[in-house]
Amino acid sequence: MKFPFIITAFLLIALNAVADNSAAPEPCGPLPSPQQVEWQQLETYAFIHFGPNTFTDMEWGYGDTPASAFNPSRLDCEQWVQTIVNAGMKGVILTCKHHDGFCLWHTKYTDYSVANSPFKRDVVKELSDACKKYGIKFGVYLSPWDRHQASYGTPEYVTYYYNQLEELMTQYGDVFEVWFDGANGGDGWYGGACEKREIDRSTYYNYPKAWGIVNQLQPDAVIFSDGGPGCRWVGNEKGYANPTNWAFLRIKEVYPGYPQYEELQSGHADGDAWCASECNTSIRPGWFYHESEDGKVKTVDELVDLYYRSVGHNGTFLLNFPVDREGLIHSIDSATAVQWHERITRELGNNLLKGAKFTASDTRNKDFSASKIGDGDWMSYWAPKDGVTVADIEIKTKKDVTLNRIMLQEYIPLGQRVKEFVIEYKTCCGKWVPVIVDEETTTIGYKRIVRFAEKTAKEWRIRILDSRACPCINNIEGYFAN
Ligand code: FUL
Repeated sequence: MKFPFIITAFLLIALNAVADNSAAPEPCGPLPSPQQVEWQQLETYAFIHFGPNTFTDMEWGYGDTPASAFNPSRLDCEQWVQTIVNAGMKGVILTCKHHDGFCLWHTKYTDYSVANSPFKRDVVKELSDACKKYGIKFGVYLSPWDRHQASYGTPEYVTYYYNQLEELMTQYGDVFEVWFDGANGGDGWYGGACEKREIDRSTYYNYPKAWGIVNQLQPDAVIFSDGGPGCRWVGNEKGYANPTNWAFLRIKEVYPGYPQYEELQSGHADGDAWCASECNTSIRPGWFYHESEDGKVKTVDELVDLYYRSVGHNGTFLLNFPVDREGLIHSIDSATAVQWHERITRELGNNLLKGAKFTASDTRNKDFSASKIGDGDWMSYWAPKDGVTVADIEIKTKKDVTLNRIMLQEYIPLGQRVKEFVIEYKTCCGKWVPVIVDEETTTIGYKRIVRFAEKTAKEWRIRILDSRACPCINNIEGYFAN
């Protein structure tokens, strides 16, 4: 019996020698870059799909629509940006070139562009200028698949693609995100060949080279693709992530066009790189404008639900607006988006746990006390001692509060750690009871918002049941949404 005791005592001494609980916790990788942290803090931003498809009522143009078809009657990029700002969004990504190959900017590498349309003006320039004027971020979608170019499928096309990427990375100011779409249906016009062309999605574009161009010319841009490296597709186009959502990927396995894309809804718990999810969807059924969908704009209720299941599930939310034939975001879409923002602000605008007393079952030292959770400072956080992966945070309010939402945040510069938690409240007879949540409460990450049937109490408790390393929680807020 003595033997295990000696070993245990020895291990404890050894652990204490290693653990330095007077300092901040060691990071627990994979870790985000500062750019990835800043990107995640944007939370919501817009997508714009606009091009010849808008005028031909198509989703995937074949590549043969004449440039003359592109002729918006009163295009106004400031109207787009004003709508986006009023919808509380912090940036916009434009389909500078969709699969049909038509370019919305004055590229010198093809004549299939706005320059040769009756409209003539450089849409990429007008949008990037409007973003600068209104202080939001500008991002670029450049479709790798190009159904117009005769060279598609050969190495020559890949050079063409890099050249275009370089134009977009150098001529329009700062770019916050570059979108590499994994879609490819094979068939296309291809300079009149009208055939199906197969490429090897994992090798043809030599993505590491394309990403090198972005990194060199726009070092702060986050690169989106099915498998990052900056941020990942969430594995559906419905705009949600799973409640269990890791910001990690087994990065070498996933590439644009990755067949097991459903895994991306939760990420890889054992991933070796930080690659958080972006949840994309369109405010209408299609990505491009179709008059027939004027009555099918998502409702405010649907969009609010998606907000909770994207931003509230440790993702960002990328909401698409199909610009119409006039060159404007349709009034139904803009009114809906603004009401959506107003509703979220109403539901989450009043933190009822502000001023509450936070205590914890274990604290590293006074610099990491539980009071840091409620101090409103994103940079300060509570942490227990090294090796403590199970802990309780108690929250006491002066008066009874009624809550049906709790928002939790981890201090992600030190990694995503929490694996499981439960939210409880103290009943009037002094018993701790879990609030009723109809989805699992596992990961937290940058932000987790939990919705539950309303409860009234003065005492609340977050029980962390498992964590990859000592948890680092920088914010907990509570709301009553009605
Ligand atoms: C997909 C594309 O095929 C759709 O047309 C749209 O651009 C969407 C955002 O990505 O992969």
